[in-house]
Parts: sequence; C-alpha cells; structure tokens
Amino acid sequence: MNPSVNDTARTGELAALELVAEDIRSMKIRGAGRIARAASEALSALARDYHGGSYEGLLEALRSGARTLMGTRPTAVSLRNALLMTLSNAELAPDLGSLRAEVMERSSRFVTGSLSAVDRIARNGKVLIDAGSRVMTHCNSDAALSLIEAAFTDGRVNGVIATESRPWRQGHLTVRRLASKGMPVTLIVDSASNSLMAEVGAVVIGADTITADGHLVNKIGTSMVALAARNAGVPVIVCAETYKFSMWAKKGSDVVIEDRGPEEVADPLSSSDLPGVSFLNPVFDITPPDHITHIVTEDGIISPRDAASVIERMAAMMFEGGNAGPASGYWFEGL
Ligand code: RI2
Repeated sequence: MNPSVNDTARTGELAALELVAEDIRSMKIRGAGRIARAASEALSALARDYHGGSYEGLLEALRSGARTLMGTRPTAVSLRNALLMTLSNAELAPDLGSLRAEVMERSSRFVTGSLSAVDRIARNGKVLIDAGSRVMTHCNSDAALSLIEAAFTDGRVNGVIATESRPWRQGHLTVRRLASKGMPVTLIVDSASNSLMAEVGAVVIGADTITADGHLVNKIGTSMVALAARNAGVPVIVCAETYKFSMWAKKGSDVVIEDRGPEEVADPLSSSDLPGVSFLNPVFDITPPDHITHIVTEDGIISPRDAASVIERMAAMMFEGGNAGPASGYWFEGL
C-alpha cells in the first residue's frame, strides 16, 4: 500500500483530473447532476489512462483524485454520492485489470442512471401540474426543466416565469433553453418572485442536497421563493434524483453552505470601488419540509417527510445489502 509518489504517469493522469476539478470549482461545469457525472467520468478516465502498472498505485491515485474532486464544491451531495457510487467496494477487485474495469463500469452505470433519472423524473412529475398552468422556476436545474418541458408537451404548462438567480444568473440559461423549445418564458429578478406568485400554478425547482428530515438545500433564494409560494397556496415541486439525498445530513444545518467570492456580489462594480464594505456570498440556502409539497424522484413522488426512506434504500444499494463493511470504509476515510 505504498506506491511511489514520484510515479510520473500517475502525476500526469491526476493532472487531467485536476483540470476537471478546476472546471467544477470555477463553475464552468455546474449543476448538481452535471458536476456529479463529470466527477465520476474523471475517475473513470483516471482508471482508463493509468499507466503506473501497480494495483496499489491505481488505488491510491483514485483515492487522491476523489479527494481533489470532493474538495471542489462543498454543498451538493450529488458529488459525494457520485464518487462513492463510482468507487465503493472497487478495492475488492483482485488485480489491476479488474480494478480498472470495475471503476469504468461503475462510472458508466452511474452516468447512464443519472441521465435516465432526469427523464424518469419528468415522466413521474408532470402529472402534478394542472392543465394550462404557468409555472415558476428558480436557477437552472436539468431535472426541473425536464419536468416543465414534459408538462408543456402535454399541454399542462402554458408559460414559465424564471428568476434571474443572482449572483451567477443561471436563470439566463433557463430562459434560453425554454425559449429555444418554443415555450413562452418570462425572466424576472429574484426579488419579484413574491409579487408574481399569484400568477403561477406551481413552483418547480431542483435540488443540490436533501437531508434525512426533508430539508432542501438548493440555490440561494430558493427558500424565499418557497416561502412566497406557501403564503400564496402555490405547490412547491422539488425535482431530485435519489443521489441528491444525503446519508450524512440528518438536518439542514448539517450541510456546508458554499460561500463564494465578493466579486460575484459586487459585480458590476469591483469590490475595490467599495472601500469599507464587506460582502457575504452564500450560494445555497435551506428550505424546510413544510414549504415543500412534493419531491419527485426517478422512483416516484414522495413527501419530504419520506426522505429518510429514500436514503435507507440508497445506502442499502451502495453497500450491497446495507453492509458497508471495512472495504467501503477505505473511501470514506478520504471523503
Ligand atoms: P440539476 C444548481 O447549483 C442549482 O442549485 C440547481 O437547482 C441544482 O444545481 C440542481 O441542478 P449550481 O451548480 O442537477 O448552479 O437539477 O450552483 O441540473
């Protein structure tokens, strides 16, 4: 278990993975599902391209790569689950060839499953939208937009109000995508969401993390939109693949909320134009289960109160019969 740290092949392969990590850190790759798939594929590429020739060397490179990827963005549990689903128990493979094959196979299964989960969420959840509704969405979620698009095709959605989603303005991605599909779509600033809530029949949003007690961690501003929806009696539909549920967070405050730089808030000024001003840039917030009507997963529609049962099933699957055993612990030490 002591591979050479000077293994140049290994260094090269980790350099490729570091580029993916940097794209995730800088949000060139973003969205809870996309970062999960990119991270899993980076481990798969590491396994594929490893030329060090030693089983222990590949194991250690994968572990180091997983730690690097895990350190990119702290909030979305999709990232941690993707790494574990790609690696968990892979170390039981008896030799280098089978370890490589096992990691590549697990990654491919994760990526395929993740993409098909988005389609299944759309199919499962579109029935929750009453025919001819206008809906509101916040930020840019592949899962939420897929549901909205499926409901539009069925005549359930007749228009979308999309928040800008400061500071990154992911709402621009949302309106471009929906408009390109011929959907009537209106862009608003985040602070207009309460004023316009009376005009919508449902709020449809994505998820970065769901805790065991049913709290939703999602893009900053989500809790404000959900509160406004609850006050107006508008249902809040959360679209979340099962790997967005957290085995590590019993409650909302167990989730680390990512803080990003002041330049994202100060924009279009520069923070140096504002001497004496301090900045806070939390990019996610926590919505309580009472403000969520439904969570749509690839396996069906649940109440936020049933989040723990999704987590139990996922843990049982990940650790084959619910028995994590010492083998899976290998990765947990690093993640
Ligand atoms: P999908 C995004 O985070 C948003 O919070 C969005 O709701 C969530 O990921 C889910 O995205 P960011 O990466 O997986 O833009 O549904 O910070 O696409």
